[in-house]
Amino acid sequence: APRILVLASGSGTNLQALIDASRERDFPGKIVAVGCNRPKAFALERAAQANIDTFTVDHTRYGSREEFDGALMAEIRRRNPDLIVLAGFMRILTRDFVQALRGTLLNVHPSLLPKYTGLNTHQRALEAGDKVHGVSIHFVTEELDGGPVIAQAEVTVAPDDTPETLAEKVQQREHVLYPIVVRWFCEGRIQLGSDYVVFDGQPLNGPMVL
Ligand code: 3YE
Repeated sequence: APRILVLASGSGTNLQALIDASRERDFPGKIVAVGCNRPKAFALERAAQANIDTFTVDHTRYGSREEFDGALMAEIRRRNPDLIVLAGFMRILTRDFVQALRGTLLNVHPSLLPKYTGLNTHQRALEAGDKVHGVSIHFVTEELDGGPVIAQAEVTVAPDDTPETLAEKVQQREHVLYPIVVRWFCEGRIQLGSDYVVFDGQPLNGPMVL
């Protein structure tokens, strides 16, 4: 089965959704390791609870982004993953790192990309008066949150939504969408073309909307 390595920085709710999905009998991949840049991330406890190998590369111990990414790359390489899933991993990765792992790095971003790359996406969607918001799963390229989008799920914005209530609704969709996309990748159905997604051998015009 394809070897999955998950990177996280925080509580790891998307990691938990992936662990739960990977327990299904027909799941086509195996989560072989979980890595964190924060030694106290609860994601590490979720992994330990599931008997998954863990490692920490603490970014505060490195003098530059290149050194941190080099150490992270060394930990990744020794585990030989087929897929690296960023699940609330909050570090911007260097060009060299991203290029070396091209086509094997996925990220979940809490907006309907290309809208609202970066942080505070829920507040920004509310301030813009958006009636529809959501989540995107994309291939990671050098440009932050700018890689080809594989799939999105939409959330209706209610008049009384706050950034917190919206975050809650979006996260519920993340926990359903991310395992589906990881499953597709492990089944060999998703590839990264030159600047587009290939699904079942065909270039995608735009993201799949679930
Ligand atoms: N790196 C590249 N391309 C991508 N990392 C992520 C996606 C993605 C990527 O598409 N090249 C917050 C935004 C990062 C931020 O500025 N982070 C700081 C550290 C903040 C902290 O440690 O809490 C930083 O300097 O990296 C994953 C999502 C990254 C979001």
